[in-house]
Amino acid sequence: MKHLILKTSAFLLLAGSLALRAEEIPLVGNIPGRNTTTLAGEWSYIVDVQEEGYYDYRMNPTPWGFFQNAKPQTPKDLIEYDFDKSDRMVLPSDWNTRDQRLFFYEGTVWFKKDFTWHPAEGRRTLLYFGAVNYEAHVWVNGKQAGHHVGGFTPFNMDITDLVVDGNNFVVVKVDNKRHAEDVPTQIFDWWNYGGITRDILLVDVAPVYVENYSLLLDRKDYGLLHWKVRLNAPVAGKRVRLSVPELKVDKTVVTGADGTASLDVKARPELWSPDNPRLYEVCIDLDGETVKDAIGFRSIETRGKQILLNGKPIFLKGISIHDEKAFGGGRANSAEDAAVRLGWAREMGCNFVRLAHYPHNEYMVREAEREGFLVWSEIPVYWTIAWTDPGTYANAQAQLRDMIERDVNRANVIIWSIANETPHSPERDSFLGRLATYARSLDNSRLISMAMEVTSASNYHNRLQDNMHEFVDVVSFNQYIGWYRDVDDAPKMTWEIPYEKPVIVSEFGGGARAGLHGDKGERWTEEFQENLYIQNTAMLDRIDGLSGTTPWILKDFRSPRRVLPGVQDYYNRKGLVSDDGRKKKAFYVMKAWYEGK
Ligand code: GCB
Repeated sequence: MKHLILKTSAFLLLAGSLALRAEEIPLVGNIPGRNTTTLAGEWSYIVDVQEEGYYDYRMNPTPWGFFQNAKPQTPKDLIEYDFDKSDRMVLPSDWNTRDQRLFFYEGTVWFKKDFTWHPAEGRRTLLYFGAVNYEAHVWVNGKQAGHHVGGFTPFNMDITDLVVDGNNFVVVKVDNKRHAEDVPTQIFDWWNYGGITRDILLVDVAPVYVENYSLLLDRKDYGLLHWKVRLNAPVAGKRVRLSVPELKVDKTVVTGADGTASLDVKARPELWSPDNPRLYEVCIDLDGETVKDAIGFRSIETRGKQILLNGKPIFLKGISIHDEKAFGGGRANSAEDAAVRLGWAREMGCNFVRLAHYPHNEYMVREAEREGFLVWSEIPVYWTIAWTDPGTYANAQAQLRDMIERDVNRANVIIWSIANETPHSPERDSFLGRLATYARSLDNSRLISMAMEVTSASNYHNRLQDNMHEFVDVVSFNQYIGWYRDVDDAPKMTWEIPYEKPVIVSEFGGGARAGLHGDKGERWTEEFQENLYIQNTAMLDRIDGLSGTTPWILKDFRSPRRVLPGVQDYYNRKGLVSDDGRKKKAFYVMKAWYEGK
């Protein structure tokens, strides 16, 4: 990554004369509630293994790159690419499942789309991407518009000065090569789907607009809402109006010199909960322009070893989920797909989903909110990150910030998780400590957690010991008794979690190939997995302070680490549902256990 950044800045210097740089701007909140035009549909694409379209033959950035979308002007001109004669791909999507040749591909693909646009006088145009995995360079009409790193968080840029009235084109260079300094790092147990995987939108805004806002219920006083609003510019004296008609709320604030304002508003909403996922229509109005939202109100806190939702203890009956389509592989990005996966979770008796291991698409979070599922949301600080690299920290922090900025008003999101199974060291503690403190500074209305690892004190005694316990509200850990160690050990296990905090077992489980039957001692059979779940749930009942579980995982998911022919075939088989939607026997063990909770 480091060398890439250097090359990029070299490129900026070099191309400075030809590239008018559009402004990269902070993430704009509630994009679905704004005036948008989709750029979804067919895009031309060029697979560029050697980054021919970006570097010359000395590996110096070239001003003649593919972003120019050049055409020969005379018959003798040499131009060795042509977007318009290249293949088309329907976006948003991942290239791995759209083009068979790209199933394992990790590298650069260039995308181009023509669009017509008629910007109104005095308005501004933003270009928004729901997610691009992993690194994106964006040009509009051949001019650089922005650059983004991180595969699961949204970003936007102001392209007002780059678009013209009429025909325009946008080019995006997407690169999903792995680097040790990235977040996630070089190895991870899921498919590295490349591409523009989430919504691509043009957003029409006034020069001064509401950049983001939050409207949250007080943790203790259920008759009090905290409203905060932030403009895109430090403009004082702007009147911003909040209305929630069903609560008879109609309030106006005036922004200060920094373009922000806040107000405590008295109102007593019906509380959002899994049993009553009540949402209120909310309008935020500035100079006659309205941003609409549907917001729920709830309180989440801990007391000793309990998690309290709206002041009452709740057991989180959860399931871990990857952001992969319900059937087969491929990145998910629709409410319909979310509804299928959440339907399975509902059938299992869940009230909670762990959206692992990175922020999921916004449809998923909103659908879960509408249907009454509580959510654990996570950033991909996974396994071994480059703990001492300041660029890695900045990257992780930016992903955390944008995850929070996007979903700050989602009532169902109750936990921000900052890491998964990270090896202990002073450098890791300092990295994660900073991240946790940062998360709290942005949003102290939710709980902070992370998936830790248990350090065994003796063979059958498990003790959780992690310096990060001070930084989290909920201590969570993953354990694989029965899979990465013998299932017969489960009844002998004792557990010690020496912290006065609620406990979530954020992973347990094992693999089975759907339809493969045999003895419970035979690995990969449904019976093996079923027995593992029977043993594990019995064991979990002996954990003091257990406040929830999110077994691994709802559905078989694609992973390049899972190569066993005839069994895995590049799927992690720990799903309780197969990749083609069949429920395995263990699904019903979880269902029965949750029925008893
Ligand atoms: C874990 C990881 C998860 C893996 C899982 C497994 O501990 O957190 O990402 O997929 O184990 O299947 O081994």
